[in-house]
Amino acid sequence: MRLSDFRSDTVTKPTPAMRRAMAEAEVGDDVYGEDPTVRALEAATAEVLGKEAALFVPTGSMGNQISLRVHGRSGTEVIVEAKCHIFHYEMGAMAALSGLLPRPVAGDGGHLTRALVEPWVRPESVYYLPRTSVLALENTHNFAGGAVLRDENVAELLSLAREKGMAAHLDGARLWNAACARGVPEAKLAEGFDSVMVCFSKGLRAPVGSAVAGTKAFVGEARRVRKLFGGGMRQAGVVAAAALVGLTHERSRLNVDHRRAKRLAKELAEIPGVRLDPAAVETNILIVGLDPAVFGDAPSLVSRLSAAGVLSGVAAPDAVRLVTHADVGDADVDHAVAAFRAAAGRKA
Ligand code: TLP
Repeated sequence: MRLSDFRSDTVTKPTPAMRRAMAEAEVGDDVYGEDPTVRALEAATAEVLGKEAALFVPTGSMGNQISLRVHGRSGTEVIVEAKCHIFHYEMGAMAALSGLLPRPVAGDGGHLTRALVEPWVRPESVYYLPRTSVLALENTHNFAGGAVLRDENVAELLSLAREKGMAAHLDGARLWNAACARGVPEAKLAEGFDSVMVCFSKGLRAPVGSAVAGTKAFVGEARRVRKLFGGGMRQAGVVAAAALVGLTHERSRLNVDHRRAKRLAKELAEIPGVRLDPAAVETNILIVGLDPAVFGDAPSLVSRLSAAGVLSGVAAPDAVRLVTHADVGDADVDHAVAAFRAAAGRKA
């Protein structure tokens, strides 16, 4: 049976070029700052993001949490969009590791605006309220269906953060996808943020690794917190080498994933009981809403699709997530559409 894995763009296997680079990587002990391949990756990442410096970290979650720890004092609030990864999928880490309190604010389709956020910035004049220390945005917004943040919203939110003395962090796990969809450099989308986290292990096909970028002072602090969180790595050049290949060679092919996601969305939207606006699909993630009378609930649909060889994920009780990436092709899109059609009307 054909297996089509749409669970995530994290499932990709490293390319032959990555495996070669890993085998040949020059390495040293990165806790001593002596790994030339890690250094090269950090320099290249800082350059792409238009920041002074960058730091290689094992995972996106650790990159986000390091950034929040650097920016926010214990007992202060971090404003996030209600469906964001930092809030839902990082195990409450900001509270567990840093004593920070998330303040989720629901955006319109994942899009926060100044008008939505400003009422939640705690006034300095009221001494018994917690302070708001950080605003964290996500671009693309994963569980808003890979939505690309709008420039005008980001600009007004960044000025709000400046006015109120808050740090601005960007979870840019898929900033590459946002840049590709907008046709602008990543640095443009990272502009104005005090810290940016990016992942090499999503659309760029690297097996492991993320980075945080910002000023030299931010990265200096982030390096300390990385060690505190147990993320100081030794001959990390072995994995950084693959990430560098991804950063250099894989960003240019993301439009292929976006095109496939759009076709998948268009064909799925034609199936009765599917709630999905194909025009809203901008990048490589589909959040497919389901009429329970046709499909049953999301966990049951995910298991029926899986029995047909199509792997997906539960995004909500009435929605599944499908993600396109380099290891799914046109035949996998056809496979997914056929499996959805077959599942429609069979709730069992
Ligand atoms: N996202 C994963 C799952 O954890 C949901 C996925 O399959 O999409 N920020 C964003 C926006 C992410 O989507 C992810 C991973 C992360 C951070 C965390 O990255 P890792 O998994 O490297 O800790």
